Amino acid sequence: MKLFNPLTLTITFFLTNISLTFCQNANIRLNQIGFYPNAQKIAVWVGEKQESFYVLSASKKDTVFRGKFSEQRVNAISQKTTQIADFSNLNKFGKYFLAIPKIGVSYSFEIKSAIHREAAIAALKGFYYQRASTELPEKYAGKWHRKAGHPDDKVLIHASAATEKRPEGTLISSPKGWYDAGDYNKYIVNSGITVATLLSLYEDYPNFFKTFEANIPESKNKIPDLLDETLWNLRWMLTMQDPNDGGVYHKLTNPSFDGMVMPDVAIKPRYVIQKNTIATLDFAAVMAQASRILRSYKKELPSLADSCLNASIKAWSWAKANPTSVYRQNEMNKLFDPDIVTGGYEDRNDSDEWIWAATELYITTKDETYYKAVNLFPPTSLLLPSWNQVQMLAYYSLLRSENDLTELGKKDLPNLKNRLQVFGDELLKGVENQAFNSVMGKSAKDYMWGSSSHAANQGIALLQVYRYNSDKKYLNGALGNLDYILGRNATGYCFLTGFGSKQVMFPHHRPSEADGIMEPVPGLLSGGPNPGQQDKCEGYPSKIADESFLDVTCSYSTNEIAINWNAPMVYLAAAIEALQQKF
Ligand code: 9MR
Ligand code: 9MR
Repeated sequence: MKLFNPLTLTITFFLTNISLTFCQNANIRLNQIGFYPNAQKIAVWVGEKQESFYVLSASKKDTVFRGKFSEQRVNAISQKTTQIADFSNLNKFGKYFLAIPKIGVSYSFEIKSAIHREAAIAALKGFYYQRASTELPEKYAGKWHRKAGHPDDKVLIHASAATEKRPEGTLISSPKGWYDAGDYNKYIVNSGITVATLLSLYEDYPNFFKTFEANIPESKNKIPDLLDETLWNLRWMLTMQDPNDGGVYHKLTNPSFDGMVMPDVAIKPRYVIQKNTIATLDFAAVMAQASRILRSYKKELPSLADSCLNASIKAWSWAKANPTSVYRQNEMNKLFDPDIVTGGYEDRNDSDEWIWAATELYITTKDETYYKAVNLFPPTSLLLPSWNQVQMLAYYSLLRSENDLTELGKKDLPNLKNRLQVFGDELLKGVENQAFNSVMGKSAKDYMWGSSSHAANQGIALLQVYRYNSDKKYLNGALGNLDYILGRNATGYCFLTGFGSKQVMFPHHRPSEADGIMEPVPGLLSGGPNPGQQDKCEGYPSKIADESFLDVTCSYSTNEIAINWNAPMVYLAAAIEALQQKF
């Protein structure tokens, strides 16, 4: 115990390390925001073997903790060696640095409760900054205020979407919605998973969101900001359904990507493009889910829940009648003009969308016909959610609706819980030997386009398991992935704009590039490492999967932002905040 006398420790430290440099060393990797008092606290040293580490007070005058590094670990992806500094037992609120003798100090970090609240709010606010068809006044947008862009009140029916009642060139009104990403187009498939992730967050933690405010124009109304923000996109989605038959257009887009300009000067004609089965099923799923949530807001939104359910049922019927309508951009371009070359979101497999739409309709209506309409539990392995893989969203919904299901649905839950737990265990397997001690990065395959969202989605899967079995190891695994996103990773970047010490400054995001403001729009999750380097930009530091990241505007394959990446970021950060007492 004597060793831990703070006075003795301070003196020893300064005597033995008088030459100790307080230079910042970027190879000490940690969550650059900080830690909860009672949660796991880990930093990773990337480099030659070291013995001990210290945690210093903000003044750097006091040593508040000292510890020994773990054995060296080899990063299977890069072969680089790392060591883990575990200072979980330090639980005093404060600002600190981690120091390694003769090496230097980390970025500063903080220990306090609600440590991720600001980041969670900012990530939700990130959606506000993506709003189409509205001005962002300074009152809400701060220095990133901007003019309205894309009114989308006169959108053309593209030849690929023409029907007798809506021939080519018909004008429809399809305002609002969020810009998909660094580009200004709006895509139903990607909107589907995004809205569903945010709605699921609300369904999982409704009480937490009563007091979670993001300073958006609707903050003063009686609806939680999470739902208000989501409604901005949901209302746009409703306009993407052809009222004459229930089919849903694939996207609302320019023929080609805009230049790197502000939204108000991007005024090329916009089109809605070909209806198809997958977009229509995604729409059906989201509208069914929205409907059951919005029912509680009958007073504020008198008919919206009903409109959503009607839209969902109509979409389902269209899909049943048109089960083979696929979106293939190149083939479509051979048949129709003008050619459309913006994001394709072409999905090769529709079985997961059928499962998702059927499940959400069943949960909301309790009509078992939906439950029996498709095989909800094919024997294939579970997969994390992504824009083209939505089966897991159905399962998360079933689990959270456990008490509201008919017997038919209830009987499948034990098996489903079991399968999801096995999936969670697989994610956690071997984490304690990993170079960064995180679930993210066990395999080079984790580093796909938008890898940051993959980390967040792994975290969500673990939290879903935690929700029904309360085993803290799943909660810790999720927190570890949040630490990954916020700095404990092979690049050293904190991937949420506006946060951390090593910040992403140049995301592939048109407003951030064109607004003349130094700092990018805050609260946006950068895609993250992706060895594909499809953008072919100059200057990548490495081809190694977990290091292949480039903070320049050019790099859309590693440094774009996107709504389907921000949503799991909001989910992970906010859910962990909601659960912080449990650590
Ligand atoms: O800005 C576009 C981004 O949103 C997309 O993800 C990306 C891939 O489809 O394409 C970007 O647009 C680039 C286009 O593909 C090629 N010319 C340069 C465009 C802007 O960098
Ligand atoms: O997220 C999408 C990724 O999975 C694809 O590999 C990539 C190329 O097709 O497109 C990504 O989505 C982009 C979309 O097509 C256009 N808006 C920007 C999206 C994020 O880069």
